[in-house]
Amino acid sequence: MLFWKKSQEEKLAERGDKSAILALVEKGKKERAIEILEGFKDNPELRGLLFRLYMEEGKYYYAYQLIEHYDPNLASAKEKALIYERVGELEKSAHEYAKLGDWESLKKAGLLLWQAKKPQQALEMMERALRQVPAIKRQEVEETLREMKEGLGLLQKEGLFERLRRGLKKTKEAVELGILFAGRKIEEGLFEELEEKLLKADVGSKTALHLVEELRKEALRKNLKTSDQLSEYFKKLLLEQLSKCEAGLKEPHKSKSVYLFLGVNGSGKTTTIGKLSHRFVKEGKRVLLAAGDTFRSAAIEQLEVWAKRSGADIIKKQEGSDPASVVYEAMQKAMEEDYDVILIDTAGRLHTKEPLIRELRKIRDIIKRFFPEEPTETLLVLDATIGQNSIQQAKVFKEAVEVTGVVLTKLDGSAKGGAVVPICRELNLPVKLIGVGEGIEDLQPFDAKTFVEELVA
Ligand SMILES: Nc1nc2c(ncn2[C@@H]2O[C@H](COP(=O)(O)OP(=O)(O)O)[C@@H](O)[C@H]2O)c(=O)[nH]1
Ligand SMILES: [Mg+2]
Repeated sequence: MLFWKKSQEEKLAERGDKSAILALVEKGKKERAIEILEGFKDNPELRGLLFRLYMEEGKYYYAYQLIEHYDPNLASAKEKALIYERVGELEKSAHEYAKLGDWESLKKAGLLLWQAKKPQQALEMMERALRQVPAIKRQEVEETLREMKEGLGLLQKEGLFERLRRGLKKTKEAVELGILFAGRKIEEGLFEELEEKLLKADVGSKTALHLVEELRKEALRKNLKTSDQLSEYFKKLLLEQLSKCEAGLKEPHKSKSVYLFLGVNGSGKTTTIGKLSHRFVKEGKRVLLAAGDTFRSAAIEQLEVWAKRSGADIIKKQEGSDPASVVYEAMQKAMEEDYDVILIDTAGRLHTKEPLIRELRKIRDIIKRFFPEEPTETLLVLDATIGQNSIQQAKVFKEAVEVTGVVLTKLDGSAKGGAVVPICRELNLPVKLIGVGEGIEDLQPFDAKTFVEELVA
């Protein structure tokens, strides 16, 4: 009975009976329905149904054929944009995205035009996106536009040094060491002022005292009259403090390299991962991000945005999942597929000290179960704007797992750029990277000499 009914329905469908075809679809026989409908492409109603099914099944090339050869009105602008993109008609896709008119679509259109080697149109599209974009997303569009302009040679690529200079601007303006050392008469007031400025820049009282004392002695020893004669010596002393902490990031090795990021909420872990991911992807590596901060869904989404922006893949689970299980999945995926670098984000809720320590150890153990030699680096991310307060935080993380280095973020965010000195002194950890802005390229190695030159210049 049932068999008869089924074939009866199918027979009806084969004759082009729309409700019988829909019944097939209902029963999950989409493939069969598509097969039947393909015989009725000339029937506008059935063609519409066929188009829907193609879209649902992700058969974009077939959908493309329908809109190209039968009826362009089958698809909305959004669908056309997607179809054209999927079949590689980049310009056409861009044109459809542009019709949608919202900033994200305009940006997408710009990127497609860029890919299609239409740079002028791409720039115009990005400018349009920039006019629409809300303030909080503006940076993202600006960054892309800047990269395009740099790519075309319309803009001098901002080098590491310029970025550092821009980053340290606030500290420099606040302490004005350059002015202090610009030929002032050497007298007690000068040393007091210097000490005050160093404290303001958060270099810490021990270091400030030490530096000022050494300068006093030098002035006496050499019977110096003006402060410019002290400038080189000051740089040398400061450099002595900082060069102990200078160490490059351990670069990814041949097999899979894992980087684990620790730090309190808001210190800049996710952003740093995004920037680093961008760098590794640019170097041609396959990068996998693990959304181990499962505490808030926003944290997961933020990492997802960075994954997209940088061109990395991501392993994520629902908010509230066990972070260790996210890491487990990431390790498994990295094992099975050919990833070069795995960057792991974690949550840093300090008020739950014991659970935090347990969680981090569990994560570390899972990494080691897969790759006994990893992580390549366990990086503690510290926020320079809270200056020396971060030293207290760091102790908890150091207690949990072996930390191999510090990433000091937001050096651009306040006048406390000097915090790198006490962090270096008291934590006894190398500073591997510094964050000098929110842009994707605003992460750089910590180069003590350049840092000092720039601070005092
Ligand atoms: N100015 C500036 N902001 C930064 C830098 N690094 C991170 N941020 C910002 O700091 C905030 C917190 O960063 P996030 O990566 O979410 O911290 P997480 O909670 O540790 O993951 C975000 O608004 C970032 O844009 C930096 O180097 N400079
Ligand atoms: Mg985060």
